[in-house]
Amino acid sequence: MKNYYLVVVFILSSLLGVSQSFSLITDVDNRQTTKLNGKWKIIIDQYENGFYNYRYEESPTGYFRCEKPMDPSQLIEYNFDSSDELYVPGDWNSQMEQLKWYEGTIWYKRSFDYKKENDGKRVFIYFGAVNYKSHIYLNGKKIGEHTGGFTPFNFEITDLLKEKDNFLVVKADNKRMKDGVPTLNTDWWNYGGITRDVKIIEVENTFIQDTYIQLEKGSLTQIGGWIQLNGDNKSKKVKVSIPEAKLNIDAVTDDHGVAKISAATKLSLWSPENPKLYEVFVISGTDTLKDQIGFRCVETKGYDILLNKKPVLLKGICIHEEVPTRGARAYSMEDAELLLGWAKSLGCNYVRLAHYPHNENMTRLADKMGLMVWSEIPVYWTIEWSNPLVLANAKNQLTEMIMRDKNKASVVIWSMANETPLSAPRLTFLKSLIDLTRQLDSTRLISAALEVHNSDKNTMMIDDALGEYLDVLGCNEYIGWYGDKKPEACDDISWKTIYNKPLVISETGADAAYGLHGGTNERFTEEYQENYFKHQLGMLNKIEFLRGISPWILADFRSPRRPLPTVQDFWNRKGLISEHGEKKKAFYVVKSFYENWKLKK
Ligand code: GCB
Repeated sequence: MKNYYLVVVFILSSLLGVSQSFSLITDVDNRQTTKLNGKWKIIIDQYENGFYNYRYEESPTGYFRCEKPMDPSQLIEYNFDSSDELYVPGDWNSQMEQLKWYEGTIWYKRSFDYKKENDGKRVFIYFGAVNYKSHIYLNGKKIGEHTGGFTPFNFEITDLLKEKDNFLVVKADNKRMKDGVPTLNTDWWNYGGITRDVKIIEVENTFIQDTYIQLEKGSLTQIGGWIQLNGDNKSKKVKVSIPEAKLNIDAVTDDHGVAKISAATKLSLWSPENPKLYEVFVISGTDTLKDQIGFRCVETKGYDILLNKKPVLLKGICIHEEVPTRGARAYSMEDAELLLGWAKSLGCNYVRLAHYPHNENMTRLADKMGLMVWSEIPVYWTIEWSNPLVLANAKNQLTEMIMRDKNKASVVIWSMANETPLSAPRLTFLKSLIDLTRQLDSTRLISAALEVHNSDKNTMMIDDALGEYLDVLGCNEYIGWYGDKKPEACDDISWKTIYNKPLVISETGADAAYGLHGGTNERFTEEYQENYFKHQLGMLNKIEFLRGISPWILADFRSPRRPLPTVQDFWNRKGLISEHGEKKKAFYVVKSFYENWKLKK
């Protein structure tokens, strides 16, 4: 991986016209942090009255100032202290009945005291994610903005921070926008708010901001990467140490604070059967950063996906970042344990984290559990392909996703897009995301969830021009659910591609309401869904170039697009598990298929 991203993100930030955090601090779970989780005061501001004046100009006296009347004659029409509260992290929709469908601005306020260990230390504020657009203020001053609902960002607050009575204000706005990423139209709930942890990070004056420590592309023994320091004293000695492997690498940072590292060693390689993680220490002066890192190599060869040089099948399932039993955004380690535990019980060695980057607990736990991961950005359906600001936004989200998770062994595929309609501008847009991904991380595979085109009645053809630039072809298909074919039609369908590359069926599924029974031709019954998967899996098993499947989807999830009363009630029912955690009949069809699915010789 080349250390281009600071420059890249800087350019993107200027294009976006906002001060994005172009110095993302990574491995935050292993740093000295103080969580600002808990109850925050909130003001619902549908008309953005706390941001714009009545001429719709940004107001210098907005809610971020947290003003109180100095005397009874002063007019101030808001008061955080006597307002409602919401829990952070967490979406607002599931916390208050009146906010279930809300899309707009909510102001959050949290007061805190903070004493640094000593004067030399620097302090940052870190947000795991705020959906979708956020403005951040500390002690009445704006410290930054961020766009994109699923990736982390941080700002330095060393100079603004006081020992007593700090007040942090966040304007979170989840309004959908035509030029957003995602755009107006999605098939999931638009959960708003500060949906992930908020942390204060305290660091040395010169500190280890970021590390990239992985096996080099194609190698089982050669560790490569870099260390990025942030601070005044950039030309410094750094050390990477993996005690269990008796490995010590010494390096010196350049004027930009970057030190390249490289060393050969023999390691116990990470895989689903052996999810081995090593304690890795990075040391720079008095700063030490620890991480748990797995080492593995992922490649393709013809139709095969190779993990540590051996062909693998990806036995997967798609997952939304939602806990159905709470009808809420997932965020905690307990949530990750529930979702990934269900995936394991289905017999999976792989998960597709749809349709945006999930919280870091998911990829950390996947590392530990030995689940391979497909991670994607919300370039979904009909993005504005010709709009340079949309491209800059997508690139920024892509960069933040890769930066956060580039040391996770579990992540084997970065996906660029989902079901995007063919056009020349779309191809240019997605190629540019692929180029950026290869610059940022050359060690993983690149894919996208494509659709089938140019097919006849009995032949499905994958020939999307984007395929040329991908390592793995992804494809979503619903033969037997959408369209007029019955599931039985799958028995006579064969698949072709013009590419000599592996295929992963990134989605296939049918709705069923748990407990609704009937014939195999009755929509929304468990029997229909069960029969659908029997015929689907029979068809897929015959595809010579198929190397992975992730059915849509692990569990029922909320969606405003699914109004059918008593059956859907605004839930997409394609889950193999119901909103209450009950396994539907189709769950067992997929499970038994995975138990028996083997690579053909
Ligand atoms: C798709 C989309 C997914 C939807 C699913 C469905 O192709 O990628 O986001 O939820 O179909 O249920 O229709």
